[in-house]
Amino acid sequence: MTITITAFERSPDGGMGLARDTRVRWALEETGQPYEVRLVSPRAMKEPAHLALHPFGQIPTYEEGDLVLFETGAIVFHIAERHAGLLPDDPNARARAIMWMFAALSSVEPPILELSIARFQEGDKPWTEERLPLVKDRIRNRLHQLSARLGNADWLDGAFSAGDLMMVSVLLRARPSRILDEYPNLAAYVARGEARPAYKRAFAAQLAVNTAKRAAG
Ligand code: GTB
Repeated sequence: MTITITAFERSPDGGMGLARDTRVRWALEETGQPYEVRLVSPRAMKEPAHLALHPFGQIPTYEEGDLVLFETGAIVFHIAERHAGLLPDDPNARARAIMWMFAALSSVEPPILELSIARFQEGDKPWTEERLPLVKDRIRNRLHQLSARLGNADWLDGAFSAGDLMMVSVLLRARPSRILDEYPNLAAYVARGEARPAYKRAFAAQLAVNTAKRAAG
């Protein structure tokens, strides 16, 4: 069955891989699943046809036959459950890999997103100067804890899993602020994720879209 995902027609990051379709592409690449991409404009995202797929009018979505999914956590989990390569067979190791996916999305991503919001959506507010250090310290607090847990290991719990895929994807958004570099083992962990051939293919595919759009003007 054909898998179709949606992505930004033009990603605001110009194809740096920070938009959330990259993590879905990565999961599909890790598990060897071919997929198609439908590009969506900001206007189309808020129109009924797209809202029928995604109630919040966002990307990415995932379509496979009758199945329509939104939320990258659910999409990556679905891919990992259906296809070998992202979840261990041992039930306890599998439960821990799923735990790390949730940890990435509900404990690590929120403070990182808060910084984007503080900078790009609230940057002109008079209280921003005062707020930014607090927001950055909340990221540092979480990364400090994660760094301590990862230690010298390559991945969070044994072999690379969907938990690492999600955690690396989330941490990538902390790189532009340079906060990630304050934790060398986390920076190296992210680099290990980026070095995976499946990640490189996912990154190249989303970059190609954005490069083509830019060239078209
Ligand atoms: N919780 C949802 C999920 O994980 O799927 C969040 C989905 C989401 O935030 N989608 C964003 C979106 O559609 C794109 S990825 N935004 C449009 C809208 O809400 O109207 C978020 C994103 C946007 C821009 C950058 N960037 O420029 O670097 C990075 C990530």
